[in-house]
Formats: sequence, C-alpha cells, structure tokens
Amino acid sequence: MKMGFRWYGSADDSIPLQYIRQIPGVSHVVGALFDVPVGEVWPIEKIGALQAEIEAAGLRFEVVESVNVHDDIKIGRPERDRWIENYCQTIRHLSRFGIQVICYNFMPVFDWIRTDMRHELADGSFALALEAAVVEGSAEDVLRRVQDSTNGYLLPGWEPERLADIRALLEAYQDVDNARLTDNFRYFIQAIMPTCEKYNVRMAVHPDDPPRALFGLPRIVKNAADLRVIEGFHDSPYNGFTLCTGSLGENPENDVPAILREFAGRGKAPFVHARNIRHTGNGNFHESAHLSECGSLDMWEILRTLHDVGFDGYVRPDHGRDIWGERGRPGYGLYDRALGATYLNGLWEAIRKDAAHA
Ligand SMILES: [Mn+2]
Repeated sequence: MKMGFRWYGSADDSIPLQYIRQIPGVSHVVGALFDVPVGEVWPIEKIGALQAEIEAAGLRFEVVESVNVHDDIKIGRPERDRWIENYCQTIRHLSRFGIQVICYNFMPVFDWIRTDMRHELADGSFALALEAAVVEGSAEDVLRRVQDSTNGYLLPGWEPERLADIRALLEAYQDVDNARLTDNFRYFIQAIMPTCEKYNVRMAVHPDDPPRALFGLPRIVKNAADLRVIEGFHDSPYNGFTLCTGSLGENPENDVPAILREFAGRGKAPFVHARNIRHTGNGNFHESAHLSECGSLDMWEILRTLHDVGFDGYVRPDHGRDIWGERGRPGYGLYDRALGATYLNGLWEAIRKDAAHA
C-alpha cells in the first residue's frame, strides 16, 4: 500500500508540500493540472514542472486525479473522436513521467454532489453532508448551494465556465439514458485502451458520488453490477477502478468490503480512496472522521480485505473535516486528512504484522 495525499498545486492549495512531507507514512502526492481546460492536451512542460516540484519536496507523483472526460465523449457527439485523441495524447505525455494511474469519472454534468459543505458535527467540527430531500429539487439550486460555499476555492469538477449554462448542459444530456451513456463509456474505453496498454498507464474510474441517479441524469458507476459491466468493456488491468469507500458506502446496499474483495482481488483496483461516512436516515449522510467508530463503515475490515487480496496499489485518505479552526478547501483541509492517513497507516501496520505472525 502506497499512501498518497491529494494536492491542488501551489497556486490553489492552502497546504505547502512540506507539510504533506511531514505526515508520517505519506510518500505520494495525488495531483493534476487544474488550469488545463477539460478536453485539452496536458502539456509536457507543465506535467514535468509539477512532478519536479513534488519531487523537490521529497514526495512522488505517480497518480493523477483527475483527467476529466469531455462532455462530448459522455454525450456521444461526433466531436468526441477529437477529444479522445487529445485524451490519448495526455496519456502519452503522462507516461513520460512514470505516471502509473489516472483517476477519472464518467458522471454527467456534476462531478460529485453535497448539499451542505459545512455541516457542523457534535464535536464542533465541520464536514460535507448530503440531505436527500434537497437533491430532489432543481439542479440549479443545488449548483448555487455548492458554488456559494466553496470558501473561495475552485472545486474540481465544478468549473464555472463549464457550468455557466447549466440548463444547456442538462438539455444536452436529455437523450442520454443509462444505456446510451454506457455505450459512450464503452466507446471511450475501447478507444483509449491500446494507448494505455502501450504506455503502461492504468485507468481507474471513480464511482458516482452519490451512487444514484439525480436530476434525471443517467448514472452508471454505482455498484458492483455496474463495475462488472465496465470491466466487460475491456478486460484488462488497465481498465480499472478507483474504489472510493465513501462514495460506494453512501448507498447502504453496497457491501464495500465485498466490492473491494471482488475487484481488488482481480487486480482491477490500482487506487483506493479510503474514507468514512455516517448514514443519518432517510438517505441522508455526512462525512466523518476516518475511524470506524466515527462512521458507518468498518475501516479495519476494509483494509483487512485489501491486505487479504494482496493489494499493493495507491491509497489516499479522502475528504477530511475542518477541525482545530482550519478553514480549508471544503473536504481538503490538512489536519483531518493527516489524522486519516495516520490512522489508515496504523491499521495497515497492525494487519500486516498480525498476518505475518499468524
Ligand atoms: Mn473519492
């Protein structure tokens, strides 16, 4: 298990790389170029500069999160071939720097959704939360809620220029149902796989967050059955998953350890997001500290499952709460994610040593 920490770059992250370097057991930065418009090729010089900066801080850069997929590809417009060729070129460029894994998602319009970016927990900390009744409302309302509470940060997947005409974007997906989105996803995967295999870069799709249909939009990365369909597009270690325990766990019917066992067990999970959430009834949940006792997921069982199947990929603590007075990027402050990394590393050491003793 290689422990990483997501970082938004020196221009747009509150956390210096040196602080990440000081979190015990964190060896990797999970990064991206956030100033390249969705669909455009990532320039070699910029990738190289980012990697050099990360390595100068004593950390490694081998996982990219995310290279976003252009809406034309998801919608299946004729222009998609041009965007796919750009995507392949970005893969080639990333491979020059030894990038091993690209995390991405195939969610239409919205990358991820919460209805409250600053939900106060009983201990006075703040976490991201989702109230199911609110997402029954209009997409415009939810969009406004998110954009009004970003604490001044640009949120990945919520690019204002892309979402400026939300109505037009929603209309563009009007004829795209689950079946068509699945066809378009298959087309994309089958088009990029030869490049991934030739250049040794593994694709790792992130589950839908939350893993259910919203605003009448299709959703096709929700559960084990969906993951099997995606696996079937092209059965190869290069067509894999970012198994995000929080996103999958947001649907209580998803058996997260079973999903990890199945897909990591088949070598299809190069990347894991390890975080906890707490269900509070009626489809509502809030994010929680990483500890099992703080949420609805058993993090010991999750890591033990990964250990059992011989997982040797990348992990990162996922979202953290705002604690100790920190006002970070929503979900991406320093302190709680550092606690999460330390906790996950502690669990891993115990599981590893117990297994060696058994
Ligand atoms: Mn995640």
